[in-house]
Amino acid sequence: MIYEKLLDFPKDFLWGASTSAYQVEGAWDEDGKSPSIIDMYEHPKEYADFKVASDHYHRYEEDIALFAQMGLKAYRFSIAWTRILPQGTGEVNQAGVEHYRNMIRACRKHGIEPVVTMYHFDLPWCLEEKGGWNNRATIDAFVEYCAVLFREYGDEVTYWLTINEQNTMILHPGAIGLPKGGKLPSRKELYQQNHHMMLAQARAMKLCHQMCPKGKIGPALNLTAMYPATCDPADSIAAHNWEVLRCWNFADVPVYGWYHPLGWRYLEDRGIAPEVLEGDRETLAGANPDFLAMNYYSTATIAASRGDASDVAPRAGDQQIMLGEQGVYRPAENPYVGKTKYGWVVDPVGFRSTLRRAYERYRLPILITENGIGAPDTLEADGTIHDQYRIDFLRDHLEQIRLAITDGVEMLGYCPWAALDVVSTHQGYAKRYGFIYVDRDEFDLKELRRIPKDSFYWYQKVIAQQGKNL
Ligand code: BGP
Repeated sequence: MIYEKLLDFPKDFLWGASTSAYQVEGAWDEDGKSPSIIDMYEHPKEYADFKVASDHYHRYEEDIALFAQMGLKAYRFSIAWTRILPQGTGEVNQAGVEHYRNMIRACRKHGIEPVVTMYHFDLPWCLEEKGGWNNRATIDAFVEYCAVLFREYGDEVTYWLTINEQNTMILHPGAIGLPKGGKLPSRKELYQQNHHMMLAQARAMKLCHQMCPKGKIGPALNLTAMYPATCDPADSIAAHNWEVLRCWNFADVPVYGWYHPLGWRYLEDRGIAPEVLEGDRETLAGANPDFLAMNYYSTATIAASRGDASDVAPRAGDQQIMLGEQGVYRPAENPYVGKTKYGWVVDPVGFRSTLRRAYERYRLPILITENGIGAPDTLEADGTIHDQYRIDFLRDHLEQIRLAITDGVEMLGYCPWAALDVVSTHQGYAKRYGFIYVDRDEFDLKELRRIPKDSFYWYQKVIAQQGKNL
């Protein structure tokens, strides 16, 4: 659609940026925090671990002041369950509660809206030892944890995110590290875990509406539009298959209270549908999220399945690299899009498609909670970081948000990944995302100095001009 006039970004648009607790905080065993699965899982030895990360736990005041200098209107961060309830349930750790209260207040002091993710991959290890998300007791534990957050911060936080990228945890369980011994759960177990997370999420949303009358809550999924590799109708079916199984089967449940019809049929056909107990449907119904949070990095291009093992690519995948699934889809190349150094498709126009599709399906306002480009930034001898590739990436994606707004999509804000450099899930500090450079190497912590990159000054201007001159 070519418009006569583009709409502006809304006046109260949340110009923000994101992080997650385990990737940025460090202080992994301080002030009463217990280990999470992230602390206990195996990660590649050649990259930084999560023990110190960017030391945000100790430096959040300095960091939030820098965010304010950049002009941020929102900061999306996650709370570590293991700081609030070190035993997963039961006794509340006041030091953890105070820490996040201080962070929320530091945001407010600078006029920054805190956007709180309650769970970003870091299940308490003590709960994992009791079966983790296989165990229905973890549902109650999550709801208990959420109740503590709503009680403690309900007056000071408006935007809540339930679970970050549940679809990544189920479809790419190895993405967040490998359990000792390297054995991942079976698909049957994963979809049972998924069902339990869905129940936990629905209960958390209902509880939020009861306990925080001003609160707004939504799921945060990794969404990706799929293109058919050709106009062969069989490719189109395959692209739809995978778009449903990767995206909508996860987003339909919080919004509509049940799985996508095709998604559910697939689970039944493969013998991996979860056990549904009496009362589960009632629990899932009527959770009424207030918005949809979306992490968007790339699109995928999909060809028809050949129905044999050759559907699956013989290489390593991650949350953005589609590997294929026998009888469902085959990954295909797209000559019209770019790729990052790490093989992630760069597709700003696909962002607009994904936004349109998500809004069309759910008619909920959309908050972008991640989007960005990982790169090995270089700190120059004069202390500057010239990350023009990041500016290009973000500008191109913001242009598409503006088009999507003009298309009629209701947008709440944009919180790209990441506010400052964090430990990448797969590549430590070799792959950076931040507007602010954190001066450390994989193993040499140096002084962890904060240095604004070129993108920091660019984003500052974008925000000051309300995105008018991208
Ligand atoms: C998302 C996760 C983030 C972050 C990001 C970048 O899937 O929600 O936590 O890690 O991906 O991923 P990576 O660090 O692997 O490049």
